[in-house]
Amino acid sequence: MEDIIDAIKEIAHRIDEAIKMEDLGYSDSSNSSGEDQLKLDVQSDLIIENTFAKVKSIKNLVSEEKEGLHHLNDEGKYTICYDPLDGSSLVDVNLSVGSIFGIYEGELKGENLVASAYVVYGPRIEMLIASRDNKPILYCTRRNHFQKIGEVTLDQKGKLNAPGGTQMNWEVKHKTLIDSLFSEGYRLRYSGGMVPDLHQLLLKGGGLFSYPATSDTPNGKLRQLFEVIPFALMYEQAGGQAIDANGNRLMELIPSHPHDTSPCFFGSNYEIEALKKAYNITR
Ligand code: P6P
Repeated sequence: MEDIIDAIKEIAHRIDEAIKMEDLGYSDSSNSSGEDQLKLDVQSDLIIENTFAKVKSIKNLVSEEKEGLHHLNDEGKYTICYDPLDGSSLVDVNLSVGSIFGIYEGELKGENLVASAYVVYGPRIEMLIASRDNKPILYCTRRNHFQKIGEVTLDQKGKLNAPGGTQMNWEVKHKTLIDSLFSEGYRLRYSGGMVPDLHQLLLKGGGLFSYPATSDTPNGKLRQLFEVIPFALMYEQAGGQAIDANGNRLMELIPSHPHDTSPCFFGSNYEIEALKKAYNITR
């Protein structure tokens, strides 16, 4: 696993440089979800593919930007599902974006996720690594080198509310929940970038990040393999919860297609319990 983490550190520096140096325009292609691709999306995907190609423990790659599975090594053990530059449309307004990595062993489903990581490209490059037997570990760059900062733990109750999706398309029960948190004094923290938004909650003690089913995205918007399951491990290992609209753990998701999405809720225990009450989830 250390070889994969070292590769992610190299990827982080190379994508950060591309963000700062390269053209921000659109390419003439679209990704597997039909979204227009920025030249940076394509370039970040290539950086990741070329860097991981040198790591013998990686068997396959699955990219959010492409269809299908990219085979690397017959003797490899892991399949890495990744979103090369999540929220890339925020780069042209100079907001933080990120890369997300889910490291799976065997069939691509929640219970086979062995570790996950994300990189935040902001004023500094920061990285969080989660595995099943440890609290997530935060790394920050100082003078361009990653330094281990320490374990990340969510408080039982947070202060921040990160509500995703178009509000006019929310179900009434979801709007009631979000409004109730604001009436308790929660502060709105939502940039539209999943990585910096969830990173902020993890580092600021918690709260609720929600991307519900909406009338325009009835199965949610965020992808199970590349985004939802990797963050679910981080939030559970940090002492919080990560569930879907029926109260099922996101770590138990079994995608039927690599680009399947899911409604998703990540947060501290108090806020997730409030969500279960608002959604009439009794488990
Ligand atoms: P909305 C970015 O496009 C993204 O995939 C995630 O990074 C982010 O959490 C979400 O979409 C934002 O979606 O509909 O709230 O703008």
